[in-house]
Amino acid sequence: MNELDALVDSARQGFEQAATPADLENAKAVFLGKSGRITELMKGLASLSIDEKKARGAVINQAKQAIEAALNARRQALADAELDAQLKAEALDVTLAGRQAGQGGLHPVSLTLERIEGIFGSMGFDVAQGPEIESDWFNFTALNTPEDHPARSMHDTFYVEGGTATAPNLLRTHTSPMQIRHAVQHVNAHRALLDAGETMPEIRVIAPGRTYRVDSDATHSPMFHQCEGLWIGANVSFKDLKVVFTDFCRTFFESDDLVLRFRPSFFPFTEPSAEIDIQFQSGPLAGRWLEVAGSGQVHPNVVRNMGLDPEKYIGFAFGMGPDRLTMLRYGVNDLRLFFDGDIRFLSQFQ
Ligand code: 2NL
Repeated sequence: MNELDALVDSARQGFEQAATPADLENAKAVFLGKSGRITELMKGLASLSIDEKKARGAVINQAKQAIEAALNARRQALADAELDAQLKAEALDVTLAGRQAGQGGLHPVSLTLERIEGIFGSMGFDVAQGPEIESDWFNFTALNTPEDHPARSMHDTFYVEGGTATAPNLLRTHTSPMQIRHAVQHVNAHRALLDAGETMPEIRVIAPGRTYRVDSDATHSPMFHQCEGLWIGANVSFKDLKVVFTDFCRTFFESDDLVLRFRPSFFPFTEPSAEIDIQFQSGPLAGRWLEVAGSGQVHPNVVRNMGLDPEKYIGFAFGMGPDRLTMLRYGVNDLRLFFDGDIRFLSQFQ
């Protein structure tokens, strides 16, 4: 190997060994700097003849270009390596699992409402939902509630703006107004059948939702839930009420030997009326009679307010409290826990 090839080789090696750009610049100075090896060789040309200068100069130049090429290649390699290292250091693994968002879930009373809807749905009941701000007509008058009934007093009912001076709008005190709305719609939809003297399809509906009364203690909340049921047809009897409600309670509480008791009572919208009590045969509540619903045969005046002839149509209705059903099912003893929004309580039902 001649002297210049050896020089190029040693430059390549020197550059290769430079681990940083600064090292590389130092290595460059050794070969291409002001007093570097190539520069020294160039200075040596001065003492040669013209022809020798040409020949020797060309060879030195080739060596110089080879060294410069090696230098640039190494510069590029170091820059690439630095970029590579930086990319690795700042890399973001987008495939990494993120922090999990809280899972959320249904409120225990919502779980109960879904259960109620599922059970009655399987018995052919529709679900009717509607306004929480009601008129005096749908909440009281259509339901055969007299003008002087205590439920109409300011002590029991939240009155709101709107309506008339003698019959102001209110926050519904039960969901029965929604059943009247549903019944009227049903009757209107089958007006032609009725006008022709034929029998319309039965009304079978439940109305779940929020209701309001001026009341607040461990067992009463000013906002509470209600679910009412209504079944009207040409031939619907109290026996049907007993069958439907017994089946509902046994399914809801998952207890086939649950016993029901229909205790005579009074409501303006039903006649006769009955309070429904249940008794568990086992478990922590066994043996006690627990009131779960009000019920009765729909009053003729109410049937008439649905747009039906009470001589031809008859049926039953019931009303229950999903909040209380939830307390019984899960053994909760303070109603207010449901509405405080404490996640430690609520998350136990998921
Ligand atoms: C109770 C009492 C009851 C009804 C609700 C009703 C609805 C229509 C017509 C007739 Cl549209 N009645 N609902 C009937 C009897 C009792 O609820 O103590 N609920 C917790």
